[in-house]
Amino acid sequence: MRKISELRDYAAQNGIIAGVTKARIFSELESVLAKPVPFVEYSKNERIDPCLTVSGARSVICIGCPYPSEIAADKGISIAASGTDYHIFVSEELEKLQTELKIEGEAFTDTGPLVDRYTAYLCGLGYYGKNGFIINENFGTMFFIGYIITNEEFDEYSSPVKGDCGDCRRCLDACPYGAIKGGSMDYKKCVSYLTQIKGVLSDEQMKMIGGQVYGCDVCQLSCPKNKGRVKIELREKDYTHFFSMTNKQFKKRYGDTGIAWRGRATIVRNAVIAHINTGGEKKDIERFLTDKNEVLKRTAEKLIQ
Ligand code: B12
Ligand code: SF4
Ligand code: SF4
Repeated sequence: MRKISELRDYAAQNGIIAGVTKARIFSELESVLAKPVPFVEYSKNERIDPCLTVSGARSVICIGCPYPSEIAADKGISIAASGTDYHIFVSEELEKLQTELKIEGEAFTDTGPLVDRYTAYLCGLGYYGKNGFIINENFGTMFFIGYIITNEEFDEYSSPVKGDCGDCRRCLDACPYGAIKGGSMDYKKCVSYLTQIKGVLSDEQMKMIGGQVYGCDVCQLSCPKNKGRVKIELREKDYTHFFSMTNKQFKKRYGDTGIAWRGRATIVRNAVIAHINTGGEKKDIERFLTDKNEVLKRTAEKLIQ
């Protein structure tokens, strides 16, 4: 039997937040998971039952790792995807916790089977905001989530935090295409989603990504709970530096950031669109009319015609 106090002390000493919930079938998620969730390939059963990942699982430990207080971001790249990729640093935090507290189990961040935000909610990391994020009293929405499914049992389990947004609706008003419904999300209207899908975008989708190259921070930056949490420094001030980048150069410069997993072609496609959407000259993207990559070629053709 493990002590929850050990986990709490560890979190406080390491600048993270942590909690633990009993492993069980989270059947209350069945209805929200009936709708498609982009980029997630696990079955609905795997998403609600931790025992399908770790046989005999007794607990799920969840951690929240705050964004750094200063972030250097390139134009069009979301702060959540700038700097060291959170998949790297959250995995390191999970490994460190497992080693120091000697906890066996399977650790995940973002790409695991469970619903990260709901796990965080059950583990008391915060309450659901209207923007869909979990809001923590110390970190606002600006933290990444990771968890460990384990056979360990705890002497006590966390309780969800009570809280809500009250009358505030800043994120709903700020979201450019009304993707946030205050309790659910229309992901096809989310700029972050549009910057992550592959292939040639429709004319409407191209217009919708505006000046974004990867992700979107509007619903986080408009939230009063995040006021003053991060200092943002704009590093690269235009999009053209992407245009001549080879795969090798892309990996060297962005390989350990949150945009790398999408690959150079999708990022360059978005940079080309963002350049034109924000008044850039068509002659700057003419080089892509003869690009070997069909998506880049077709995107340039659509924008130049
Ligand atoms: C698919 C996905 C996306 C999709 C769809 C997002 C979505 N809301 O479902 C897209 C591409 C749009 C996306 C965008 C972003 N994402 Co994303 N994404 C995921 C992923 C992989 C799965 C999400 C999922 O399962 N959705 C299904 C529904 C059921 O779960 P949900 O997210 O909790 O959403 C439901 C709740 O909001 C619920 N709800 C609302 N109120 C309440 C109240 C209660 C009590 C309950 C039970 C439920 C509830 O209604 C929604 C269902 O319609 C998770 C990681 C993971 N494996 O879980 C990361 C994750 C949610 N993303 C994350 C991030 C950082 C982002 C971006 C900021 C990335 C960026 N830089 O642009 C944006 C933010 C957009 C936004 N407003 O959510 C973080 C969020 C961290 C946090 N503190 O909350 C996660 C948790 C990754 C991580 N491990 O840190 N993402
Ligand atoms: S990430 Fe941007 S587009 Fe997506 S819900 Fe938030 S504000 Fe809206
Ligand atoms: S902007 Fe307001 S409504 Fe939206 S999540 Fe933050 S507090 Fe809640």
